[in-house]
Amino acid sequence: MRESGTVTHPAPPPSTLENPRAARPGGTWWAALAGVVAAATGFAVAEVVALVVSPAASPILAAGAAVVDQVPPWLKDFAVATFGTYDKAVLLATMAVVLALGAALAGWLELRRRPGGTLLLVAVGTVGAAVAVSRPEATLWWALPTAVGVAVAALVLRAATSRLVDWQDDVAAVARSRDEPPTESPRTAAERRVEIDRRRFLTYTGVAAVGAVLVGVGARALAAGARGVSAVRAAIRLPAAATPAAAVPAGAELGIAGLAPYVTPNDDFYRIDTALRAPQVDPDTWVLKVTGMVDEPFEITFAELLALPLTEHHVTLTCVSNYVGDDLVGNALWLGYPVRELLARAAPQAGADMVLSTSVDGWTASTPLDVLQDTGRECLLAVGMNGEPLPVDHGFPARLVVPGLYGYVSATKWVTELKVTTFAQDLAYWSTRGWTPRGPIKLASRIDTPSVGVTLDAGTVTVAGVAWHQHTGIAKVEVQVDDEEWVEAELAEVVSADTWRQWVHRWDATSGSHTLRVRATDADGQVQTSDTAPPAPDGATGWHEVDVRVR
Ligand SMILES: Nc1nc2c(c(=O)[nH]1)N[C@H]1C(S)=C(S)[C@@H](COP(=O)(O)O)O[C@H]1N2
Ligand SMILES: [Mo]
Repeated sequence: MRESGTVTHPAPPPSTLENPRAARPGGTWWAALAGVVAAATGFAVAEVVALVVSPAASPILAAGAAVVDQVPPWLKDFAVATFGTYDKAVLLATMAVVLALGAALAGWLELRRRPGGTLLLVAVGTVGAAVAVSRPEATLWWALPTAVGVAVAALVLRAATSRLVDWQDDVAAVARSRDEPPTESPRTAAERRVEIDRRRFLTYTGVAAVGAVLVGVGARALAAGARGVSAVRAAIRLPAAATPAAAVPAGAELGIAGLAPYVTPNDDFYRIDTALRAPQVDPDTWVLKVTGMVDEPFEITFAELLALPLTEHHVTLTCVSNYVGDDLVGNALWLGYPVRELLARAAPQAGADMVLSTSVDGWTASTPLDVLQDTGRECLLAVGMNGEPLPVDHGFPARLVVPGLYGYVSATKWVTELKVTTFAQDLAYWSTRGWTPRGPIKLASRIDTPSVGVTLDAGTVTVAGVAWHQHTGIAKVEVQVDDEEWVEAELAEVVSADTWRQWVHRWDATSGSHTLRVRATDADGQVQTSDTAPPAPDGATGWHEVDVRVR
């Protein structure tokens, strides 16, 4: 320490701003906290700006969407298998943790070597803005929320760090004064300064933190309310179908506890998509374009669509990511306009063999043209699901539904374009990530009850489940207990080959541990394979087994 001759109290210490290596025990954690609070403030302000620009321009959502797009097949597989429909919540939570760690690092850097933390914020912000701008539906304006957010975060970080530095300098001064002759009063003054500057830092950081939470939560609430289309959706009255669905026979529903109902209620219907927040599409501005290798490209509005003669049809959707025995499968009554009619109106050209359907958020699916043109298959541009307008999560205002193909190659939600093209020319979203371009649904069966690991009483046990091979149909389901003979289950009725089929078997259970196994045979006589395959790249196979104990 330098002494300045005549003065009895220590010289003011060199400011730690100029001397970043000055020891500041205890400052590190506070600096990390300041970093986190500064980043939170930035994100909150960005959410407010995103309210004006576009709800999806929120840096968190845009970055999350980009992460989702980078996900390789095995990771998607893992995420869906492990977290199911909560995969997005897990992704956002993971991002929050990573960002918080980065922000803490920025705080620490800013304390150690100004403006290191600010530079880190700007660097991350630049990447974030670039990512937001490169989203499929983005404009240059999408950089604005991130830019403003980073500016605010940098200001807060700087202000908080200055207060922290003052406080820690005071602490250092007190420590130094202990080495001095015990002149009571300067030390007390220094200690008072410590207290004042400590309060200044804590007050500033606390106010910023509370402000960030209030502003952030408020902005999210406004985004959910003001920009949502739930109210518009609730006001829509769908027309009756010109071609109504076949009535569901009473015998289609076995009504067994634990067995999936024949028609899945909308609220229980699985949801799989890459959208962190379901796109909010206003039906008044929505149009579907039919483009590509066609002689007569055209556009159709929602009002025009509803004025056409609509068809109603039950179709069971299935996700390619479904593991044997899992529940990414659901059956609904869809109301829509046949896609083959739309295609006929556009007049596809010779050589085309695929329709690339695009969602408002840029997601795409590749569907064979001949499937969509097939007069024997009800491929719908759907607007209704189980008697209601499509739920927002399920593609409001319009989506595709194709019997017999996995969702990733057919079931485009929030669909805005049908481009007639070729498999040689265009690859769809999941096909660029290792999944096969054509995805017919594989023959499958599932035991719904009893569930894995339960203990049952000896005697008659109801074993029941569902089996599906959409557009071919299920002809037989067999159950095997341990290594006994396969026995035929009783089949429920169905409205058509496009839905799953319930089955039931009354098992005379004897005490001990048992394995129940199921396999289906389709209407073409194909027996479900016992070969096990994972979901990637074209759907899982294998027999579903359930282990139970009987007492
Ligand atoms: N726009 C869009 N549509 C999409 C997807 C998507 O990620 N984005 N995922 C598809 C997949 S993989 C499946 S399995 C079905 C699921 O439809 P659901 O969420 O209504 O059950 O939607 C399909 N349509
Ligand atoms: Mo899927």
